[in-house]
Amino acid sequence: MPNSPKAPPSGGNAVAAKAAARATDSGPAALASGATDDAAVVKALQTNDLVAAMPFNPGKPGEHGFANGVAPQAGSTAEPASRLVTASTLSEETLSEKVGSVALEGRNATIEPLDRVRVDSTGQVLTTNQGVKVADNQNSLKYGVRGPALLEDFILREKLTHFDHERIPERIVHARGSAAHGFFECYEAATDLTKAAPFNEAGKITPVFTRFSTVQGERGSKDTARDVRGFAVKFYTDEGNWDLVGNNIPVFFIQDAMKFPDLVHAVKPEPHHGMPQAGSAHDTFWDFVSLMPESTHMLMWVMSDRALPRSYATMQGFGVHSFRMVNAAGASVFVKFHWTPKAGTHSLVWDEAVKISGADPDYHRRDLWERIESGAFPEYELGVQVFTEEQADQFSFDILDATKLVPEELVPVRPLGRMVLNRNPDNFFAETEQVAFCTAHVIPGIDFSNDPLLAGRIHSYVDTQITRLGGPNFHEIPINAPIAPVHNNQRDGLHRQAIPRGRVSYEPNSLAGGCPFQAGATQGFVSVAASISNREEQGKVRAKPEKFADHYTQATLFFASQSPAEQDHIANAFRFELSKVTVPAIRERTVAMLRNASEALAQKVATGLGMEVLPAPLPLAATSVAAAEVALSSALSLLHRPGDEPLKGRKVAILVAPGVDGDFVMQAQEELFARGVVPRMVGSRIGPVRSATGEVLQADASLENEPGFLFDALVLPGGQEAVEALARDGNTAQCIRDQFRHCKPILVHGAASELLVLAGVPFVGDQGAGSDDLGVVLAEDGQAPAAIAAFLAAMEKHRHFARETDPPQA
Ligand code: HDE
Repeated sequence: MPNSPKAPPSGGNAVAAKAAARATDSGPAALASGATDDAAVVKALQTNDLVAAMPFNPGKPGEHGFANGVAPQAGSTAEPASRLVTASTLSEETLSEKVGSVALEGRNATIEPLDRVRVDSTGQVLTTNQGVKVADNQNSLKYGVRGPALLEDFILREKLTHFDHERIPERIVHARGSAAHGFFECYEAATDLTKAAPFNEAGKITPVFTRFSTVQGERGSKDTARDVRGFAVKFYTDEGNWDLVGNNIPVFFIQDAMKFPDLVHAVKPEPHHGMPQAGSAHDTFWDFVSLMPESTHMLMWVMSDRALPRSYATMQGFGVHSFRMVNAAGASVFVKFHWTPKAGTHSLVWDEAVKISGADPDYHRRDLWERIESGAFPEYELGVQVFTEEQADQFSFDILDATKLVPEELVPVRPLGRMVLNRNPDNFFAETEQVAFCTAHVIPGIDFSNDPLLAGRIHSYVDTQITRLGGPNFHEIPINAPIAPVHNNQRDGLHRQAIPRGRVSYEPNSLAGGCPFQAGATQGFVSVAASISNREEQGKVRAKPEKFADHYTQATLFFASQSPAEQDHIANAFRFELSKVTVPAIRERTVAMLRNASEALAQKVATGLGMEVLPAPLPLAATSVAAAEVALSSALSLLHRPGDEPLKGRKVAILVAPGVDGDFVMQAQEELFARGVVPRMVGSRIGPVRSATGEVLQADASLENEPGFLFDALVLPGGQEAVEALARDGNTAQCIRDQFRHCKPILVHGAASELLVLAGVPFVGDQGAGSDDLGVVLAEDGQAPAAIAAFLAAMEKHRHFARETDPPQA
């Protein structure tokens, strides 16, 4: 469109035309066409022409009926003769450093890359928020050196006022989180399934921002709490933002959004004394869930090691609900989303998680940050389980029930692409804290199922963010802005950034040539015209489908599918949590509930709680339960996914002291590093350590500031003098005991085997010393390369539960 107005023919009374065109109220019956050199006149004439070009709303008849529901028409538009017609002001060409240039045609600058808001203060002087340079940032303005401070000190007052308002409300759930930028790469076009932008071309790259979180704790709570982890991914697609707001567990506690506030109130710190923080081991949680037997399946997952991930890089993610994918022909299928970590699924053990939460409450945040800084980028494969409505009708469970999963043995996962997290945020608050995920953010090709839990979420996220982020314009905060164009007639509200050009903020319009106009079915989002089977119970009701009443079949499946060590951990977790409950009747009710899922588990938990007589099982809600398709699902065990790159980003402590065998240390360090492991030399104190052969090694951590349980594995190098020095430090034996108790690999070289004896670790000499499947590898002198290789192989197995003593073996 031309930038300068096309002049209409001149004539008429020039002065009258100019005068009329300058008025902002009332107008002539007909426009005079004089003074074609006058911009106001030209604008008035061209505006009238544009409006006249749309004499009626041609879309009206088509707005009605079912056909429009599935294939809405595009809006009608007319082209203005020049850009002047749609301008807000005739003065728009008055340029300055501040206003910049005339808005580029069709552009919305709020979606520009984050560069537009990044600030680099290198070499800059300090200023106020108004850009005034600050001469003195040390002293407030006073009347005399010892006199009173003055109210006129606008610099002090601005600084304090801003500081006073630095905090915003934290998220009501998922307050504690860490995030990273990255990309999603599509393997092959999946256009048979969906027209969604990220999946429409092999190799296509879509930027993402991913936030991981715990659910229960407050913003400053520990990372390693026993909890569900949030796994929320914002895809900045060229068709708009799509948020896949999932968890690291594929099912949920409840089936209907109506119960969510109850669940959260029950699990959060108890309201009278505000305890416990970031923990479900208290009365109100177990009171609630034992009255809500549909939570049994989810309880199995949160009592399992899934709720203690080793790293955000070693946990799966799930969309939880059934969603729909829709292709360009409008055909839709149901899908369940799965993120599978390339580093495998690995978790902590309970004692380790408890200790880590004291030594490093930022354990997962640090791990994510350090992996990215060191180039060991967390990577996940996105896949979908695809099934049709007809298949879903045949399943023994209801796919609208978020307490049920679709076993992978029933419907396999089809890989779609991979996500790599390769950039840390510049600023935690601006990005990680202000990012606003929302299940309602979907794009053409993705749609919802009728899961009643999902329905509540579609409402809840925007709603909560209006309070948390201070008004309805949080979509303009840079981290939330899409990269796809944003053009609509929404206006105003707190903290508005966009400066819309022109005077039109409604649709339909003719004054802006109909723009922005409705996209219609060919470009725009159209909801799947899902029909509801016409059964008599389909009236407007508050009710649940019958299959929702089967509360236990999949809890049984999950427990049965775990390895013996995982089953032990689940029993231990129930025992621990219920032992924290102060009301015995709540404990009994929970055990009564567990009896419906697994008698063996219920018995173990009861024994662990000193409960001599098992309570009668809870009555069942279901009168009959369809036979399950799958009795065992190996995919549900963490051991099922050791990962392609289990060593990348792992941390190993190499204990050093004066007189250590320097050659061995350096050899171990080199080989570990070459495999992507991060080896650290840990001493009794930080600083230089002279080896037996005189090299100076640097201990960059100490047993005090980085206790051994923060590491994935331990190397004890030889060197008699060093071993004796380490033996004198009480931390050494504790460190070895923890490594051993937590079933982590230990590489023991030469004289260092004495340290195992000191620590009371029973693996020297007899009982399988040197046996690598127990994860304790002995390196005799001259066998270093083979022993280091065996140690790396032991690390690939992650843990060696054969030697586990938690709980005491019977
Ligand atoms: Fe959320 N959830 N949720 N949720 N959720 C929030 O949104 C809610 C549910 C999940 O990193 C809140 O911005 C309701 C299931 C994640 O910022 C809030 C219901 C799943 C995150 C909210 C659920 C999730 C949230 C709090 C039941 C797994 C963190 C602050 C109907 C699929 C996103 C906010 C981030 C956050 C509501 C249940 C995942 C209050 C009403 C099921 C990962 O809107």
